[in-house]
Amino acid sequence: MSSTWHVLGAGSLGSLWATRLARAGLPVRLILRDAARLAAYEASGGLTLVEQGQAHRFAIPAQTVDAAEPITRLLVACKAYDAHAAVAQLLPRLSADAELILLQNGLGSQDAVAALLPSARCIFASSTEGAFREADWRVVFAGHGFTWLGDVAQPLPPPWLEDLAQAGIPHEWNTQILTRLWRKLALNCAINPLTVLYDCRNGGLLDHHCEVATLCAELTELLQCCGQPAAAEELHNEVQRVIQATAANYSSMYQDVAQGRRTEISYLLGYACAAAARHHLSLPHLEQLRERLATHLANHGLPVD
Ligand code: NAD
Ligand code: KPL
Repeated sequence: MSSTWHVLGAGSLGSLWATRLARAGLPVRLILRDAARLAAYEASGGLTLVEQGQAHRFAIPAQTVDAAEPITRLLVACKAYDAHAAVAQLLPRLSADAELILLQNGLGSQDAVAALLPSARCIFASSTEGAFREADWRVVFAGHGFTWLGDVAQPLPPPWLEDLAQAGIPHEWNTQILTRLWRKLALNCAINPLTVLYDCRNGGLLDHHCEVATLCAELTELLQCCGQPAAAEELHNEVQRVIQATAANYSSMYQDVAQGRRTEISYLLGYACAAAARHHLSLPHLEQLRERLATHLANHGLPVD
C-alpha cells in the first residue's frame, strides 16, 4: 500500500497530479488554505479533470493546513513565491523522514523550502505538462508533457516513482536535475519577459532576433560561470527552436500579466541577475531586461518580486 500523497495547493498543477493519482486508486489528500476553502471544495463535490474534452470528477478527501494527520509525502504545488510560507505552516505535521516533491518552476524556492527541513528528502521537479484552472476545483489538462525529478543530495530514485507510472504521469528520474532547472530557467528568461514587454505571442520574438541572441549570449556566460556548462550548450539554438515550435502560444509570464496575476520573476530573471551579481559577472542586457520588466509590472499594479 502506497503512503498517502498530501497535495499542497489545489491549483492547476496540483489538481492535475491529485486527480491522476486518485484515478489510479492511490491515497490522496488535498491540503487547502482554510475552513472557508474546505467548505467551498466540499460543496463542489470534488476536483474535476477535463481531458480531451471529457470531464471527470474525483471526490478526493481534503483538509486544512492545521489538520492533525501526519504527513510523510508532500507534493508542493504552490507558486514559487508561496512555497516557503506554505510548507512552513505544515512543519508540525511533517515526519522527520518526510519526502517533499517540489513542482515549482525557476530556482530559489526549492532551497528555501529545503532549508526548513534539513532531515527531509527534497525532490526537485521540472515539468513541461500544461494545465489551467477553468473554474474553482476544475482543471483542464492543456498540454501533454513530461516531468523530470531528481534529488541533488541523493542519486537513488525513490520507490514511489511506481505510483507515478501507475497514475500515467510521464516522468523520468534525473540525476542532473539542477542542470534541467537551470536550462528551463534560461529558456524562460530569454523568452518570457520579452513577450510581456513586446505584448506578443512567443512567435512575435522572431522580429526581435538580435535582442534574443544577445540575451542568450549573456545567459550562456552565466550558466558557465555557475558551473552549469551542460545547461549552456546550444542555448541560443534551443531558444530559437522553442520560439518557432510555440510561436502561436502566449508564454506563461505573458498569461500571468494579462490576467493580473503575480509573476514568478524573482525565481527566473531575478534569480539569474542575483546569481550574476554573486559571481561579480556583468550582464548588462539581462539586468536591463529585469529593470524594464519590473517597471512594466509596477505600471500594471503587479508585484515586482
Ligand atoms: P496555481 O496558482 O494554479 O496553483 C497554486 C495553488 O497553491 C493555488 O490554488 C493556491 O491557492 C495554492 N496555495 C498557495 N499557498 C497556499 C497555502 N499556504 N496553503 C494551501 N494552498 C496554497 O499555480 P500552478 O499553475 O499550478 O503552478 C504551480 C507551480 O508549477 C508554479 O511554480 C508553476 O510555474 C509551475 N508549473 C505550472 C505549470 C502549469 O501548466 N500550470 C506547468 C509547469 C510548471
Ligand atoms: O516554458 C515556457 C513558458 O511559457 O513558461 C516556454 C513555452 C518554454 C516559453 O519560455
